[in-house]
Amino acid sequence: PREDDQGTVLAERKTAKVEPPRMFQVVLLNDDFTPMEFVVMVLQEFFQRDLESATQIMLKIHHEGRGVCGVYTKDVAATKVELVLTAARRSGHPLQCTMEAT
Ligand code: NFA
Repeated sequence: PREDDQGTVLAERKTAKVEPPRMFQVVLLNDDFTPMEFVVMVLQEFFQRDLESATQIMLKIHHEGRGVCGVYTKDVAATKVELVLTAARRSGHPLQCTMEAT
């Protein structure tokens, strides 16, 4: 331990070390049945995308099988997944949504 010149034990001088939170991608998966318009609506409503960005992401998912909608802390990502799955089920669409650590 550190001491002063009288030998008094001093508190350790710790460097403030704050780790950034782990981040999680929210991923939408393609399927043959969910309407393109519904996916665009989901991206606008739950991922704050404008029409152009939402359309680009939807088409990427449609062509490549999957796409990242956004990157969030764990709790926020988990909430987005639940919101998407609930909205899809409510509308009778099989749209799938998952989260992955970055
Ligand atoms: N592939 C779907 C269709 O042709 C559209 C879609 C895009 C579904 C992105 C899921 C995710 N109707």
